[in-house]
Amino acid sequence: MNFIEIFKTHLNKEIKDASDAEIYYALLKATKDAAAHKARNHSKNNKKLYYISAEFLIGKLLSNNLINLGVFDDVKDTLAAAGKEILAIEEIEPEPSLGNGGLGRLAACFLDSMATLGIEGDGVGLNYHYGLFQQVFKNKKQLEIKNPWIEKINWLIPTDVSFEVPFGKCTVRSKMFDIDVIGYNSGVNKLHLFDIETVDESIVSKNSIEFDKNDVMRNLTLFLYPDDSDKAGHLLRIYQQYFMVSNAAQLILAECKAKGIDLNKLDEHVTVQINDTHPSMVIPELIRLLKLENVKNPIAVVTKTCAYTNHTILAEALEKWPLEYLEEVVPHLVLEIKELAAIIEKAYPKNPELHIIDSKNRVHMARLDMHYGYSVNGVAALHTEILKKEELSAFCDIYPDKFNNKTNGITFRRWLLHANPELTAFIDKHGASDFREDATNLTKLGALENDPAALQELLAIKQLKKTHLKKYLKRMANIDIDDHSVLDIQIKRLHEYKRQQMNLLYIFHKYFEIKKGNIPKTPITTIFGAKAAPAYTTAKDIIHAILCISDIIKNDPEVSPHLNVVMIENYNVTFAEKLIPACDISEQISLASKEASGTGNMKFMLNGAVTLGTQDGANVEIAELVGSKNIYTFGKHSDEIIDLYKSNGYTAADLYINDEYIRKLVGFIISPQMLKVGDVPTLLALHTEIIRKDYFMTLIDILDYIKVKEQMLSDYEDRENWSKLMLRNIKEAGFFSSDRTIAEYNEEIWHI
Ligand code: 26Q
Repeated sequence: MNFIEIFKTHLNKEIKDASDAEIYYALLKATKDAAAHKARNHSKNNKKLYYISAEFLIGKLLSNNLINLGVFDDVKDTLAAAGKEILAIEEIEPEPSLGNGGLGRLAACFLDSMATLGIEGDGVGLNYHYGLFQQVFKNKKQLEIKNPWIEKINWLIPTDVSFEVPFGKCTVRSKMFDIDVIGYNSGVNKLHLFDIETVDESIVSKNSIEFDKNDVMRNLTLFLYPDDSDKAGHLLRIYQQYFMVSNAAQLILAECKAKGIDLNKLDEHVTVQINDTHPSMVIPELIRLLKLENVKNPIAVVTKTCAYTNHTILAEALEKWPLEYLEEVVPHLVLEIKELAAIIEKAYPKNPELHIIDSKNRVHMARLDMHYGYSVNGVAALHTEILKKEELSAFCDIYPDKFNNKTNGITFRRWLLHANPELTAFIDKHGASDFREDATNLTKLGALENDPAALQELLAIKQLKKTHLKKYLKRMANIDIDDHSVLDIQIKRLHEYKRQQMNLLYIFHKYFEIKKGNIPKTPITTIFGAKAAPAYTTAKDIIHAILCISDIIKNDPEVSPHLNVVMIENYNVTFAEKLIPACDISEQISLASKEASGTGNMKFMLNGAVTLGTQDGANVEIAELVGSKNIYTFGKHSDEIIDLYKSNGYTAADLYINDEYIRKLVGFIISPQMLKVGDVPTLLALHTEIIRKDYFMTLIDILDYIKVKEQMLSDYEDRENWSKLMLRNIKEAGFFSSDRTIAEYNEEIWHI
């Protein structure tokens, strides 16, 4: 039976008589059937990769699976013939809530690329029932509520795999669920998500994320990143992390044993990629388990098995667990950690910066990875250089060969074929359809630079995607946008280093200009999408200020025809897929040195948006590829910023006092207009924060940002020239295919 026949069997009625939901569930079942009949990827050298991650931000699965199975067009046409639209079917699917931001989305892109390249590699994580919170806005503030995403009929496949996970106070039994990862015209891998049977959704109070943090048997797999502002929250995070890695380690050893592998040679058959430090306890756990298996040199074996990816230089994001917390949750693991720490202290008695356990008895998880893993990688060229020269230089000195760079990438299946079929058709029509095999073939589009008709087509596609977005936002969020405006978009986790607050100050500037009569030639729509961590007050204050100015502008008939500020509620992968193809200006404005890579920047350029960015993360590589005429960069460079941190040389108040315009911009946060629509203490707090602290130096770049953004908006008016910028960005985006990234991981780290 072919796919359509299987689908019809599941549907069991005429397509025209079925509801969209019935069609969705029948397609889901048919897809699961098809995946079950496809071969698993199998490596020739009997080696397998395990990608352990706290987050897998996989997005909706139906359409991507249909694309990768090669049946999407068939399904779409079959439905259309019966008067049904695939887009409407897609909207039935809830988006899995298993991630937060870039790190989780990267893991999802990597799974897609591994499956596509035929690399035998599975993901391992947790099956959070409520995942990351759902964001709602009330009185212009973020509220968090639970996000139930697992429906009765869903993508999870229950398995018989189950392990005992020992904690200090109890032992719990796990249950493994799988999600098929279907490669594009290729075999299948698995995403393994562990859960416990005693988890109890009913302990979460209605419309909130409140629950008893001490009731671990019931709460263990409820939430991703539960609030850790108190000790119970910290302990719960350790419970989750250990539960994840103990299951991973037991799964790995069970699979090896089933294959008859000699565990003394584990490293020849397994690589464990540790995604940031959340899974770092897998190292002592594997060592502990190998000891139980009488492996001769377990520490040496594990050190050749594990590889670590760093995603941040922010000190506060590098995990350090108090030893006493670990002792309470996982005392048996502390024995292993102490042994590993003692070896380092003996070897480097005079270098406390290398020690795993510091003088305050905190366990530095990244240090564990660097000593007891064989590879340490950053996620963009600049980021890796900064790690080597600054943050991790002591480790680079002793392990220079461990350090390497793997510039991030994105899967073109989701971010081009699925999100932008119109642009895909354009690429095919103009002779670069072989980008599917090698994404750098997109450079063939360079020939279109002098083809005015093709450039017009490109502009028409952008216009079409804006109109699609307009309809989508109206339908899903009751938001109105002008589809003939310039679309300026900043979508990413809310964090001060990403500087949404600088964009806010720009909006104040534009508001003043319009009030003065300087009307933009084309109206501007600025769109934000961002969740703030529930305990991150300043981030929430920034959201409040954005919602306030949005309201002020909407209700000002002098300004609203020319400027519209939108903040999307509960921004997620699905919104990103609609926003990115419609975007003109891609905001990548982090403080130089702070954004490890960014991956949104890559998705935007691939879809013909032009970057407005600092020389940070992968923006640097984008700029090198497209050339300085095809990107708008501004702001201080990373070396200057790093020096300023070292010398304590930045004082926001000086800039505030000495520059009249900066004073006016920042002052507007507590203007009568803002205070009238907003919450006074919140706005006062944000105002004070920016003047007194501004830890991520908003004010150092604001004037340059305004200047360059004005230039960009003025250049937008020359449509033909702008279409060339679009083309030059699209044609250079091939480097950022995650197929390239994964091929590099495999050639240089995994060897599968
Ligand atoms: C750490 C300690 C305590 C609580 C939470 C955390 C925590 C949680 C999430 C630390 C980090 C994260 C997520 C980080 C993340 O998403 N990093 C992004 O990774 C992307 C993929 O490499 C990069 O492109 C981004 O630049 C980086 O910010």
